Amino acid sequence: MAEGPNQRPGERGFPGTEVAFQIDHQPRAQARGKTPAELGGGRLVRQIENGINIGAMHFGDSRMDAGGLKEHIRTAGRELGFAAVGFARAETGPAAARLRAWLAAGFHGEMDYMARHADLRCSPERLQPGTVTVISAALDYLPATTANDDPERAEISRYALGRDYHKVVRNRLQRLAGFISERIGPFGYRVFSDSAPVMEVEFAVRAGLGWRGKHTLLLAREGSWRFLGEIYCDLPLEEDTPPDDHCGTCRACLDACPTGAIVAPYQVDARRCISYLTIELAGPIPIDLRPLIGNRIYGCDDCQTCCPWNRHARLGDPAFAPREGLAGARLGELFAWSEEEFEARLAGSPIRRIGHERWLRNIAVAIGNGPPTPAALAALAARADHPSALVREHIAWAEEKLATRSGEN
Ligand code: B12
Ligand code: SF4
Ligand code: SF4
Repeated sequence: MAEGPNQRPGERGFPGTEVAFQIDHQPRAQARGKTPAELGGGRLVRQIENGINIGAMHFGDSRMDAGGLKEHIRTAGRELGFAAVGFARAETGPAAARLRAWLAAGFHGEMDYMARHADLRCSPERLQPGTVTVISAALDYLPATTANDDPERAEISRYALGRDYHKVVRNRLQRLAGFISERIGPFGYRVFSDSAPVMEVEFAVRAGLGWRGKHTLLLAREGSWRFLGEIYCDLPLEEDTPPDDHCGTCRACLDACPTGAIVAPYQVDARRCISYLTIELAGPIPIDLRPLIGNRIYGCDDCQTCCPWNRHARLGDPAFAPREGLAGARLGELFAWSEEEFEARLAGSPIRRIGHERWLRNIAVAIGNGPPTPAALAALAARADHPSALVREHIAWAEEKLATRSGEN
């Protein structure tokens, strides 16, 4: 899954508008009947240099006050539904060289934005001047669905069954930022969730939200079915401590990957990953990989369903409840959707982003990987004259596969 449009609704730009050394006595909070002590005590001092907000700290026992603020942010995060909130210094360290090695190996395939924005991804300060802290947050998404082994039914990645997480996570982070400014006054920040060149997993690890699983995703004792989002901000909050790695000798995700995309622990060759092939890739799916995709028409969950830490994962936020008719839908039914139906039924879903053409391309491959039933052949034949050459080529491939398989029976 990869970055969506970089929208910035309502965020404050970093260049501060305040005057030098603004002292905030937390008047709004007091107006609600809370004393400064209840709020962690102290006064916030905002340092302004040449009109730029270069940081903020508390008077008196600044460490205690900063800790108090952190706990307030965590509590507010939990109230907003986040499973975890943590704090990291806005530095990428050795991850920058690893990103460049990944790009040099060509593992990003056609995701040009990964190469184009590498410098910004490695430098929060360049992406958003003034950033000193990354507030990282995780939102659970596991929907209540069961595994689908029926080759005539579509397998859609769990993260995509409900509403588009980009908006959900960013809106909640915006509210969290609003909460912070209610407490301390205006501050410089910008929120993200898979919406800009940000090293999301790296910051989540540094912020203590979990460790990096060998599948490269963030993993915690509560599992990995979580979206990540961040607030880049100019508040110099103390960083949290990353937990130990608990993958141990396990390599279940490497063994479970249908296409061998996890080429080594902590290294995914995106060009082989079904998530890339069904979502990111615009052109034809490489022929040697098509049979390995099975009935997965959007994304893939195999490196997570096999993970022992996900056995007891809790259900996700209600915002991600599966929309009607998607989980376990029949391939033939989804393949028959017109472009208008596709747009209407998937409004507000992340799936809509791939467009009707890729949708049909993916389903054609899945039908070709299924049983050669009359219904499957009829579904393909009904679209054989589709205006897109891409779709027609995948239909022809599927028809050939079904014909071969029916000859074998
Ligand atoms: C590009 C991208 C993809 C690409 C490439 C995936 C990849 N692993 O790089 C594709 C399209 C394949 C993809 C697929 C998926 N993605 Co995606 N993706 C991203 C994106 C936009 C950037 C990731 C990135 O920077 N990759 C570049 C490489 C260099 O990074 P990396 O693999 O993480 O490599 C690091 C480590 O492996 C490390 N490393 C190398 N050697 C070693 C050795 C040791 C010992 C250690 C500790 C580390 C280490 O070095 C690298 C730099 O730190 C992020 C959002 C974001 N802005 O961060 C979402 C994101 C990572 N994706 C996400 C999800 C959910 C998925 C899917 C599960 C979706 C699905 N169900 O189909 C799959 C999972 C596939 C997988 N196993 O990774 C979530 C993950 C949430 C989580 N719990 O971690 C993210 C964070 C989006 C979000 N906001 O929630 N994705
Ligand atoms: S998402 Fe699927 S294809 Fe991609 S690395 Fe994980 S198991 Fe492999
Ligand atoms: S399957 Fe095993 S190796 Fe892979 S992330 Fe989970 S615990 Fe780590």
